[in-house]
Amino acid sequence: MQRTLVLLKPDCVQRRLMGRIIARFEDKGFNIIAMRMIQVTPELAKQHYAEHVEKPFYPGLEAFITGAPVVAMIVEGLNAISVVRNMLGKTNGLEADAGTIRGDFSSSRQMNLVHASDGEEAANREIDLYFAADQICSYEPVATPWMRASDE
Ligand code: FUP
Repeated sequence: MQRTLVLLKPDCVQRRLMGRIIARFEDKGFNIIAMRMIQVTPELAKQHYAEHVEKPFYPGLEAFITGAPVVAMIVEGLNAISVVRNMLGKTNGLEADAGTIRGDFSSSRQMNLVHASDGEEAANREIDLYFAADQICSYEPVATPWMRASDE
């Protein structure tokens, strides 16, 4: 079992796509075990995008990510980190495969609707950035026996 941090970015919220994107993760069989809407501050943006702060595109990225609320959630499931990344598609919506979230809904590199952690270390770090331990509600869905075999 893995946990990954997913953000529905400001473009997703403003374009009223939250429900359709959340449904993709539910349809896949993943558990959403934490969720909250927040206004990202410049300070949080710098922590979240620490690896990009010095890059030329960072000021525009910060203005975008702080420009409207985001929805942060923790998605849990088998191989959740890589499977969710694959569900998002390539960073640039124009390059993302059809069938991926970005491929289906985004025509932009910056406004690509969704963020997901790119590895285990990032997932742990990003989950801690957005959630306290008592905000995480782990549970066993009743449909699990009909989602996969018991030895998977
Ligand atoms: P991803 O892991 O797919 O979210 O992409 P990156 O970590 O490479 O980039 C983080 C965010 O920076 C992306 F969501 C889009 C944005 N970005 C730009 O706005 N301009 C660029 O030139 C590169 C990335």
